Amino acid sequence: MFCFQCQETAGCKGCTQVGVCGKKPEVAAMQDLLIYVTKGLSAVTTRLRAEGKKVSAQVNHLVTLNLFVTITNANFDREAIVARIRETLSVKQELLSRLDSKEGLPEAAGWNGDPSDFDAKAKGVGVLATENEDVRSLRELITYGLKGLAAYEKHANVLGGEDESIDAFVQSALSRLLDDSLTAEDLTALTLETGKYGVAGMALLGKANTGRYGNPELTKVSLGVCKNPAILISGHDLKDLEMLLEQTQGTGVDVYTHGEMLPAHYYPKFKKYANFVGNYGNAWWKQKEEFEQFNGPVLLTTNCLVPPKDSYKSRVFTTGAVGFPGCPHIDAAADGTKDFTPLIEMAKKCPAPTELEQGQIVGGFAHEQVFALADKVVEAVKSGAIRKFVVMAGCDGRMKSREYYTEFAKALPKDTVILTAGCAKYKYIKLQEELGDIGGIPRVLDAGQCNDSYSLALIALKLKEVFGLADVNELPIVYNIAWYEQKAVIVLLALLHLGVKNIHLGPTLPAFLSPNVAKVLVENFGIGGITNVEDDIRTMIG
Ligand code: SF4
Ligand code: SF3
Repeated sequence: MFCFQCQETAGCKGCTQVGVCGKKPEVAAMQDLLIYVTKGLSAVTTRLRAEGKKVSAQVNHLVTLNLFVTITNANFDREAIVARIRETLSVKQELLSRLDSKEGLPEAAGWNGDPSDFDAKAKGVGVLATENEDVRSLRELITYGLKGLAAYEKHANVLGGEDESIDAFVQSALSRLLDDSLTAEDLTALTLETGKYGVAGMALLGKANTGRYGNPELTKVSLGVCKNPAILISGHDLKDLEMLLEQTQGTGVDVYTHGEMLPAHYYPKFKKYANFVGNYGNAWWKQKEEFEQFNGPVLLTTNCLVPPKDSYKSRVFTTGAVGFPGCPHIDAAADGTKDFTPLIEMAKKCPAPTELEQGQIVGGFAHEQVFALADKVVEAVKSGAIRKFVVMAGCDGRMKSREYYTEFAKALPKDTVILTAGCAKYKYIKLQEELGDIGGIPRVLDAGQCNDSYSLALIALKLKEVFGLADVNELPIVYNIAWYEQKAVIVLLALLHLGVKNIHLGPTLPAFLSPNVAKVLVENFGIGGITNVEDDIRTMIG
């Protein structure tokens, strides 16, 4: 196997024996093949569109889910991935028969095989199949961006949000990744175009979320526990949460959020559920201890799943793109509904969660809530009470070096405000009291999930307008972003598309950036790594 798509890749180079995430070589092989056949399918759909023919939403959704399934910590179930490869091949065969011309299609578009061929084929289609280091780097950078984009699209799709132009782009980009005639310059341009569609994808999801659940608003989320048995829901899928809350009404079972589901509490629509009681635990990587102590069933709606310990494995349920062998998977019916009865029945027989902590988190500072405070914020900037905003969005992870982010947050001067989104927040969100506020504005403002980084971008664009600036980089905003998986890649590409420069990315730069590609990012966008808290505060804050 060879995989270097996440920040924790072995030795900052690549996982070759087994994933640091727990992904086994036989699963990695099927993920490589799934990406390959999805590129092949995309070459066919792109040709169909060029011939003026329609591609169905079902096919678009197949592509997005295939990409999502291969995201770090989503799916460890080889059989589930094999089934997706088979479905993709069969859909592709059908679409091929609709083409007027198959001339010039890449090899992947024509490849077919049955499961006994899959392992042999997978060996030749992984990351290392591209020999040129820079082309490989750009191809993977784009692929990872597309994976992140697909994840956001899928969440929008389940809420009825559709944008065919994004699907057409994703599929045409995937098919172009098979084209050996593309130069490094072509691929650099495609990377930036991916960022443009990243903005569109996050906007689509933002609209789908707020259209159905209202605009996030200032909210206090409890961290303690109640006496009832309960279900813990993790991941990013708000529709799954809605269905779970509906089905648990009147059952005596409470619902808690974990990790990236925390921001669901900020949406007005979810506040009507009395059994939606609080957030339990921290970011994804602490789940081994926290799921153990939760005592009840856990629903993983998306990444990040850590291979579960036997002691609680029977309580872990997966749905959507997530899978793990031996953990029950809740499938959606044809109309998209899911039946969470098995979790509810199990919860009733489980003890209530063991308390981990007490207290609360204050969040809900997505753009509408911040715009509502705009006068106050603008005044604070004008008077000098707020010197700088520091965007600290992205992911958390298990590396010890990430303690940097806690120390950085603590060491920031008192006239700075942190804007956060994504599970990166867990490194400092519980220090809110210690960090204090500036004239009533908390010094840590949480917009929401990683996709709500888009909301932070809207805040920046609004401030640019209010202050009458020509360039978003003239604002008193600096970016110190932590990344882990591929959703952070699309967030980064989206920020680059919006013209944001001088982003600091840590705790390490991606292993998939070749020296030359890294150089392009440094020279054109001022992207840099992190060093130590003291020096970085001097560089970023002055
Ligand atoms: Fe390694 Fe990350 Fe790939 Fe897992 S996802 S195999 S940890 S690079
Ligand atoms: Fe976290 Fe996996 Fe990235 Fe959505 S849940 S931010 S790491």
